[in-house]
Amino acid sequence: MPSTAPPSDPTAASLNEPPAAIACDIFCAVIDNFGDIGVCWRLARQLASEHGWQVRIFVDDLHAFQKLCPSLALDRARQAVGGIVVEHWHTPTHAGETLEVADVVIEAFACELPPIYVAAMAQRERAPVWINLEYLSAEDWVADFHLRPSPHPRYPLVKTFFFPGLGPGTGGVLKERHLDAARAAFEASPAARKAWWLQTVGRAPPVGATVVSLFAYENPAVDSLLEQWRDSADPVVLLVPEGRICGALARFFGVPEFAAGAHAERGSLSAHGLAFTEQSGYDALLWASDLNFVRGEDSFVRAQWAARPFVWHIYPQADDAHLPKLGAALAHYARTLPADARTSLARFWHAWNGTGEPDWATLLHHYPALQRRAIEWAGELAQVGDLVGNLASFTKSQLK
Ligand code: TRH
Repeated sequence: MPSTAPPSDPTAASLNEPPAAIACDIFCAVIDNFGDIGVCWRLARQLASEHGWQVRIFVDDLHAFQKLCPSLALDRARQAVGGIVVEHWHTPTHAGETLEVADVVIEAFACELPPIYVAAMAQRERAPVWINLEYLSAEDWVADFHLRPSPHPRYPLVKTFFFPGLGPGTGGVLKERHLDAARAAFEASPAARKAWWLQTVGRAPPVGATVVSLFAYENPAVDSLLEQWRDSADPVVLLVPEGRICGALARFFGVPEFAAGAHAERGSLSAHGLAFTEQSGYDALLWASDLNFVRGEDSFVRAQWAARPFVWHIYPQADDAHLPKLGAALAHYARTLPADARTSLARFWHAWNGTGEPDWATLLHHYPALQRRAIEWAGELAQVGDLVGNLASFTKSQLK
């Protein structure tokens, strides 16, 4: 990947040549599931498509990546997908087929760059902008640590901590420029929604049904919830992408598995198993549903941009370290809800994360207030600025 050496005559260059694109390398180690690569792939695509950066992404698990990006070849060390170079990161010491250092280097989630690459960064005529992209947290301390520099102990390099967050002073969260317009177009088009239902489920939902999407880890609270949906006064249509929660559905319906294409009914509940879509297809599921169960990091963010009520299954950490993060997210998201709706939502989120019993009827009773707040919150969150825009402004200020 070319480095952007300063032109010998800057005046002539600015008059006659387009500015060289910023070269960016992203390093992503997949810990588990799809969130690490989900965030990095979305980031890569947005940097390339909206900011014109030349992006290369190093990923150590092409199988996880291929679930989100089916056109990816599993057997290629290096390939281009939609203008982005993908390197299979074989081992922690591997740094690509040829060692090239970009202008901007993003180390996702403290994955640790190959030592040989860091040494080459230090050799570069102009040191690259080195970003450690952290996990999202809504906690208050995040704004204090966002953009803190950390000098390297041996090399003349500085790593900057970039913290996504939900409040002012943080890096914000990922949001593509076209996203609101794409959602509005889907919502405004009965034909688009009908086509989505036919293609995804094979039929439209019954009139008056509450449509729920369910993307979650294994969760003991789901058994009680399935019973409540079965016994509810009004129909509930449940859309379940293939994955970790499906075993519970199979047990509930008494079938060997609940995979993509499965359909089952009990009382008021009808459930459909969905194929895992490519990443850009996931949003339509959120837009087609009245309420979304999401998890981890990236789907949690997408549910907020969908501007629909949602329930978050946070990624569980040792010693319940995730619980303050859950509380902090609720504090932002539920801030202006009437007290009874706020209590109902908080109880439900906590029940979905291990404390108490989920109460569907009470949650549904507050649905109009939750829907109003979901729209208001999407507007508030947008004020923080989108993560890629914030990251691009910071790096440009460093590259000047
Ligand atoms: O998969 P997740 O649980 O991911 C993670 C990882 O566990 C990670 O280690 C952890 O640190 C992080 O969460 C917090 O949840 P997440 O983040 O929502 O990622 C799922 C991705 O999968 C997201 O980009 C959306 C995408 N997706 C599709 O592309 N198609 C689908 O059909 C579905 C259901 C999801």
